[in-house]
Amino acid sequence: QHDKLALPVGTTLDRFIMRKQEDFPYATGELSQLLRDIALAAKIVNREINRSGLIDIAGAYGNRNVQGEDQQKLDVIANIRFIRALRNGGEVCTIISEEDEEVIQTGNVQGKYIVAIDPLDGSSNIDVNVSIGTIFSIYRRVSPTGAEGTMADCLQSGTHQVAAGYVIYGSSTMMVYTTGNGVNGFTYEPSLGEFFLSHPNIQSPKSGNVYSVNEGSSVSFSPGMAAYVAYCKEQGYSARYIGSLVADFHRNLLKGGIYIYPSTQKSPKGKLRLMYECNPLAFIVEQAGGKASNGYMRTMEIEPLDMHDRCPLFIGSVDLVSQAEEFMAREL
Ligand code: AHM
Ligand code: MG
Repeated sequence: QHDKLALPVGTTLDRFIMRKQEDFPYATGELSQLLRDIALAAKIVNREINRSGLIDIAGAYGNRNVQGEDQQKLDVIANIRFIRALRNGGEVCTIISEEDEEVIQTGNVQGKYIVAIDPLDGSSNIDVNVSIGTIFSIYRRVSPTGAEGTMADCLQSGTHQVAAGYVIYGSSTMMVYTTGNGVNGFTYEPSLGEFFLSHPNIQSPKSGNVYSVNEGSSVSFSPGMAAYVAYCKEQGYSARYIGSLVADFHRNLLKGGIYIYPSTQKSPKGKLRLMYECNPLAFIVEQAGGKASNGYMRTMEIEPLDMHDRCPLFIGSVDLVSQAEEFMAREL
């Protein structure tokens, strides 16, 4: 009865996905296949990222591609890689990507799943060797199979996610994901080309003493937001802001802390996107015992009106997010 036992550290991601699938007797394996497709694309993107520092050097000794074109930007390459993997995998009918204004119909009309993805978030950090990430969210389509995915399939609230995850390309590359039954993290071993379970059943600390927000925008914070940041300082919290969402989120998930991208004068709805940045991380943080909101309401209950909607994000340790919400409520 292995379903009652936690799988040991060192289990490969493929094996982990397979064993978890056996916990659901009627599962067809399609979601498992989809997760494996994402992991495969992540390995390819990881390889491209690791080489990125060499691109200019390679260019300098004449290593241009066959068409003689300049190298494409990494976020474009990542987008192509993930879309190709999802299209070839066959389980996904429709994709929403930060890189594409319109939905992408894969042509797999029998596919049961919708994927929303930010293929390479924080890509401005690549040039300076800072960690970056991929964020994804998986929904089951609501329309019958046999036709392309519809807008109703795409615009589901976060509570309908069946799985979500991220890949962090950092000092190690990791994939962290949930299917609604806890959160597990896998570390990539490049010489073997495998992800191994390294962080089983991740639990977000209930509280913490780190706050992560771009204080360069503080002149345009709302009164509640400004008061909360002042409170963090009174408490002696540490400020930690990489400016790469996945990296800031990952650190706070493991160590405790709060990440905020608030509404500012420049971006009244914040900067981050509900479908492929906020919701997947919200699902993960909740599964790890943390909390995510827009300052007033639960992120996953926000009804998307457009697939590229933005919303403010308060995410991390449950006590810290609740405290921040109290400050925000004073404005009302
Ligand atoms: P991007 O999707 O254009 O890469 O922007 C998202 C990034 C996040 O990774 C990061 O947390 C945030 O933008 C930083 O924004 P700012 O520089 O305004 O603080
Ligand atoms: Mg992004």
